[in-house]
Amino acid sequence: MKPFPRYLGPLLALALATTVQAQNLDVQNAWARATVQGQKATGAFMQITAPVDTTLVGVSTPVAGVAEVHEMKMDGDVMRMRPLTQGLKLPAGKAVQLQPGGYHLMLMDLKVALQKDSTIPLTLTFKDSKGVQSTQELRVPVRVAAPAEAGHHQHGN
Ligand SMILES: [Cu+2]
Repeated sequence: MKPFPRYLGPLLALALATTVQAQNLDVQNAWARATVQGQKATGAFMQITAPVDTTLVGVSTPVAGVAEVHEMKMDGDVMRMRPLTQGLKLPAGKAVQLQPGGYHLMLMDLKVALQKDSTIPLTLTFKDSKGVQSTQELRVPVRVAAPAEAGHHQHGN
């Protein structure tokens, strides 16, 4: 059976239920930041919850020559980002946020400008605790800013 494109929103759970991979990774609120003509790099963001301990080891997309899993953090007074060469750990049942200013997927050497309201295909590569790799295909909407429900913590209530 060929995997079919996974749509975001209410269909996500349904689509994931048919994944050919053993692990049902839950991906929510995925988006990629729109770019202007000539811009060579951008970021993609999402929330990933793995049912068992998993590591996000790679990302690829046809729109970028190079795609990496990055982290951004303060180094003294300077905000720096670097590739996570060991991958991003996704502990079982914990929602891990990829968001501006933190972990993110870095898309570099862009081949096209990412237009607002379009979608881009992204392939995530995961490794389980036994070292077995699997991939998950996403179609990620392009936005100019984070969706209101993503990247914000609940206030009050
Ligand atoms: Cu980066």
